[in-house]
Amino acid sequence: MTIQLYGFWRSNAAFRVRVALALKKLPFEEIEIDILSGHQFDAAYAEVNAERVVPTLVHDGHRVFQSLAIMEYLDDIHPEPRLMPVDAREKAYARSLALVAVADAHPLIVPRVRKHLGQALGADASAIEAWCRHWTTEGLATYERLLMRRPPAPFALGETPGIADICIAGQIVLAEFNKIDLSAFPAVAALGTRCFDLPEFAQAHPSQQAGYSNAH
Ligand SMILES: N[C@@H](CCC(=O)N[C@@H](CS)C(=O)NCC(=O)O)C(=O)O
Repeated sequence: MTIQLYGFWRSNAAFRVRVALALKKLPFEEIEIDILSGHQFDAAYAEVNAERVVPTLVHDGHRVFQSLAIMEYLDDIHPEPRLMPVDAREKAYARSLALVAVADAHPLIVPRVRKHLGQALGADASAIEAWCRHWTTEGLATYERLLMRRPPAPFALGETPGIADICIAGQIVLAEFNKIDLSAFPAVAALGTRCFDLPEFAQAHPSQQAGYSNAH
């Protein structure tokens, strides 16, 4: 089996997929698409991913995009360790937790949204920064309320890390980039510590990727 991942060090969605691949111990080659320089719009990559975003996973020549779909695909082709529970209610809860970041919090702060705020609405750099901090904080607050209702034991769905933990860890990475103090979100912070103590999470962190810069 050969796996390639079109990603980028700064991409939160690519981070999710890197963790999933690492938890499943699946080797892969990462191909960098610099989304901060606009290379997602290059003709060659636009052909790979019609949405013009990263990540895209290529498995034996078959392309899959959208990080949640990719993680579920990996669970289907390589079931152990499972990232998604089998039980219907647990699976729905895991997917719900994942979607708080994937569908609700993260899409509001991606490069194309930040760019549009500046170009269409005249927002300056500090207004865009405040926007990103606001929506990232909202995501963290939602996760905190959810984890208070059902405390991790020790991970969000139980004994082993899965898609929910991956997405919550990604939200913590966004908090770091947006300089948000996690002390107001102790349950999220504790789960994050548990995740990033694992090499699979730690090595997928943007700071461990080629090209990392803390200037962004
Ligand atoms: N919901 C998608 C998010 C895809 C996405 O927006 N990726 C960002 C990087 S994390 C991107 O490529 N942005 C390019 C842009 O906004 O122009 C997923 O989870 O895969």
